[in-house]
Amino acid sequence: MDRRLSEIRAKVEDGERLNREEGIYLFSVNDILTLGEMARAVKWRKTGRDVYFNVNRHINLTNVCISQCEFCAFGRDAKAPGAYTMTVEEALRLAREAVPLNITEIHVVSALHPQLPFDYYVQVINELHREFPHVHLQAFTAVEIQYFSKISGLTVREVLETLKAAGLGSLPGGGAEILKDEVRGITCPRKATAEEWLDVHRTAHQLGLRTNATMLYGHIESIEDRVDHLLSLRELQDETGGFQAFIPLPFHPENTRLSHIQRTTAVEDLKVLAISRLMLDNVDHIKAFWIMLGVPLAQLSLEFGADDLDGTVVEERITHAAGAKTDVGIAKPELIRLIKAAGYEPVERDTVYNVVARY
Ligand code: V47
Repeated sequence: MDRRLSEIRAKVEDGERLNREEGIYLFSVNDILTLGEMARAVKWRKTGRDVYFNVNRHINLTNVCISQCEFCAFGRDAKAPGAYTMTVEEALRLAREAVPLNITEIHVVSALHPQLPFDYYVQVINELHREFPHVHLQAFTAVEIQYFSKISGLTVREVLETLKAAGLGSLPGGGAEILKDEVRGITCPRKATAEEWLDVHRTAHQLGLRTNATMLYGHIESIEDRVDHLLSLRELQDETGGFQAFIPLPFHPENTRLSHIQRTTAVEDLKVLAISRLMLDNVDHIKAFWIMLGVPLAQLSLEFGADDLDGTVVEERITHAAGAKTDVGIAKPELIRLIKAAGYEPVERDTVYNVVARY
């Protein structure tokens, strides 16, 4: 092992925080087994043999979107083929189908619709919460929240307070992409800036809403951009402590305007997971979203610092629009089997990491 890597390993063993240069250096390391060993040691310190999953259902209310992000195959114009928008009743119907499967969470992420009023989203949360008060509603990325503020004339704080009063439980981590405006200017110029994304999460944390954070990697960003993204999250986490999980999302190029870019390799995906675990010393959980990684790689990622495989999902549209070959959902016994086979203890959690059951 080279000297620099041994020095970083010694810091990790001592629980010392890694700096920007060290993060950048780790991306140049090809010894992924050592990276995995280091990240696994941090995972063990935080969560031991436990590996989390949840039983949930995704609902994407609409794909009609004014943002037209370069990396996205989900959003489309109102009149384009395949455009859809659910009524409140349709969303409720999907929830009614899923609740008997003992879901503990409904995960709602949609798009920046040009016509739907903020009231529609409040009504969806209100009605879901009224009918299923025991199901946690994790809904709306920071990008959507910031858009709601724009279309309603309310402040971000007022938007969050209104949704919280209606039954919103937490925010998912989407829309972060790469938190650097030069990159956003090319990949997603029509939506929240890096500072706006961070500010929605800061405000949510101040209101007592826990949130997640993602990073979309493997498109036009540099290694420095990835490390700076992790550092922006780490800095906000030092301030608020409100992030509960970090989820790196590998870019899926099919059907997007960036379809000339190749999908990241398995080695790159494992590196990103391991380095995320090493850099984000103040975030409890690193989630390997099996839908995007693929099931075999998600299972392997448990040896690279991940401690959560996300959920049963039931119906995933965003990555599948971009060519994901995974199933759109997975059965709970299969998640349990994957975790056990990797030598870990499957723990079913709710959205905010209360233990529902151990298997
Ligand atoms: O924000 C869009 C990403 C995100 C593509 O919080 C793409 O627990 C890959 O954020 N290839 C939505 N990714 C999904 C998301 C998420 C998923 C699971 C759990 C959680 C959580 C959050 O998907 C978007 C965007 O960053 N995305 N297009 C694509 N072509």
